[in-house]
Amino acid sequence: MWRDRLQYSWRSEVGLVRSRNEDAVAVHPDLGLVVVADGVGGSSAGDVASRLAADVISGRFQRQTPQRGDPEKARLFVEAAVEEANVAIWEWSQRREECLGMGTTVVAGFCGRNWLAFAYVGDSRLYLLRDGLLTQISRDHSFIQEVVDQGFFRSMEEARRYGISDNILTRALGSNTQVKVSSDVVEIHPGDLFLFCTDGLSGMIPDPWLQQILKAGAGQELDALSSTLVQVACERGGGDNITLALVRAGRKTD
Ligand SMILES: [Mn+2]
Repeated sequence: MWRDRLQYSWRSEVGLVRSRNEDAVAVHPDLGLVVVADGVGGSSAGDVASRLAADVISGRFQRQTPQRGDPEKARLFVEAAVEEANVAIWEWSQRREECLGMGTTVVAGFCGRNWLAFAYVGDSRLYLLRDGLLTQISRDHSFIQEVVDQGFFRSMEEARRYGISDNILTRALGSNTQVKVSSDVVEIHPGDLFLFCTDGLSGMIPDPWLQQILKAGAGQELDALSSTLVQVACERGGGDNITLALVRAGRKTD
């Protein structure tokens, strides 16, 4: 089966500055499921929110796995799983004072026959390296992305120069009973490399560098490539928790 050609690797590290890891990752190769989440704020319960997101989404896929042959249904299924996680986090935060105001970003992907259905909220990202070219296929739900989209600045770089912060989310899981989830489906080609990550990776390593590292890692074991990414994020400051998951589609000759 095509899906058996997929390889997975994942890491979640505290980094060099933070005292706790508030990111979470869940990877289920048997289900073809990847979840990466970055817990935010409240007082101290970011790790509770990100863990809930990973667990609730995983649980939904463990109870029932969508058909491998229907990408549109799978996309809606991943979306529904993210919405379920949102409600679970919100309800949890209402019951415990120490969790009030907690939230999390999330990016989740489900691998079907020859496609990946994904859904996300916040600024955790999904990238695709295909034919040596890196593309971000999620779109951040962040203030800086919005001002760029609205044409106030030509690029994130320019917005940053004007002092716009990267860290203001326009959407997160757990802040309300309802959340607007973004989702899409992308074909999987032989040789494709997908990177799910939190901003502790993408915020530390500029996209052109990320492309270089992923390209250079083409012939490497996936775990070695994961370690390299964590190492580079740390060398560049490691200012945040660093979490990533890689999914590589084998080539026909593999
Ligand atoms: Mn982060």
